[in-house]
Amino acid sequence: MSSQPFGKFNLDALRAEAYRVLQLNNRGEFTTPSPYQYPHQWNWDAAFMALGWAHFDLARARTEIRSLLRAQWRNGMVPHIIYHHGASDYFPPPEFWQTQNLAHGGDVLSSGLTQPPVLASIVRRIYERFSHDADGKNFLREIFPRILNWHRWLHTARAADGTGLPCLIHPWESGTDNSPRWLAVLDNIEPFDLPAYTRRDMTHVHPDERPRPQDYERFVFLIDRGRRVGWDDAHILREHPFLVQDVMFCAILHQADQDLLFLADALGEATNEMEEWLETTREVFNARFWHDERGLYLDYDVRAAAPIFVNTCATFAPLYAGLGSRAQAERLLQAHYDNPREYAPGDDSTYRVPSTAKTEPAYAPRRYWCGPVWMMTNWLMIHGLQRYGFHAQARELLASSLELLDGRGLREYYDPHDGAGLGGKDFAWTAGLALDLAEIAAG
Ligand code: 9WN
Repeated sequence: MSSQPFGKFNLDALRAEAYRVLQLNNRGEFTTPSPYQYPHQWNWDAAFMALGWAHFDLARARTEIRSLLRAQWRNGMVPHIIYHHGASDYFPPPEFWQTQNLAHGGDVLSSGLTQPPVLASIVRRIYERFSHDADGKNFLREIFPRILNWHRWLHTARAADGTGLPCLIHPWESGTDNSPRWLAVLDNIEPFDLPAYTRRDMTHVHPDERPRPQDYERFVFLIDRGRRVGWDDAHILREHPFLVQDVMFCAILHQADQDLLFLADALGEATNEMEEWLETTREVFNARFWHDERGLYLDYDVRAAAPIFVNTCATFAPLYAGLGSRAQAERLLQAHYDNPREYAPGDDSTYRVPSTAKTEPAYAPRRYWCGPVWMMTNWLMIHGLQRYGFHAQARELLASSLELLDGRGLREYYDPHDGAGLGGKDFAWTAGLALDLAEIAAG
């Protein structure tokens, strides 16, 4: 991508700010997403931070990945929160999950959930960009079996039907916790026997930007259901009240399977398992998620055996993984991405890309995942647009993202109307992504 349209941005200053934020959040063996709001290690955040660290310090990037994988469970799951330093003022604390002493659990305190598996894709990016040498290969050899086990667990232990598409058991597994696509499903769940708990997520962020009480109650209820059955996958697939297939999670996994296959090739490892996953996903993905009448990819409620009719930016994720046809990609762009009533700038918004379509009743430009712009979804979309040859749109989205990063600080998310920086401050995965976006802009 030519750097010329990005001349107005001070990319060097952005890089320096990203480095400052990574250092501020550096806890030695892991990086916190933000100094106050999130004081532990998070799964997909760690991957994006490792990408950021790789720009300055490859050894530190590897430490981030090693400490994430050290928390892997014996069944293959890589957990979503890892409490390397024990409890803090974050809720839920480690003991709330009741994951200690599980035969299939891990040796580091963790949550009982996972998160989108971007790791293989980030590892490939770091390998190709920064460490294509013998040392790089040794590191790959060390971590490859662990990532392979994680993908295997997702495609088997978490696959409820013959599709090999993993099911999510909690909105937090999607990484888009409070997205209206999950709230519609949660509405049908009536929590009972709720354990006592105190929310802590509104100490540093305004309650209007955080999940509503009734939704948070259901988040806690689902954790309680999981811990009551000892986080047993078979049990959960049979009975858990929340069981969904997430179009974005599955697209991220499909891209990660492609990247894992690349890494296997580089190491001279067998690739047949990955080839099977890739083929099966290609066969089932569109039948499961594409809704031709609406021209949208929609998530799937496995319990209700029905699509979830909520229009969010997850609909564009299949382009990142190359899962849509040319015709589907064009339709997604014309009818939705470039439609000012839904996602494009218009009278009521300026910045791309709102996390929820502006036409959705639950759209709220400042509430967590209900409308704000997030850098990781923009990052996925930039790669998706490039993959399909929509270079002008990719440049425009990159410029819109840099405008926020450059002007509003490295925040957790941004208001698509006025660009206000929201949520956590000095956000480390935003920093990691800013470094990658700055590199794309520099060409
Ligand atoms: C729960 C850390 C995480 C991100 C998620 C984001 C948010 C946690 C929370 O913060 O989730 O896991 O407390 O809301 O939704 O994507 O990984 O940055």
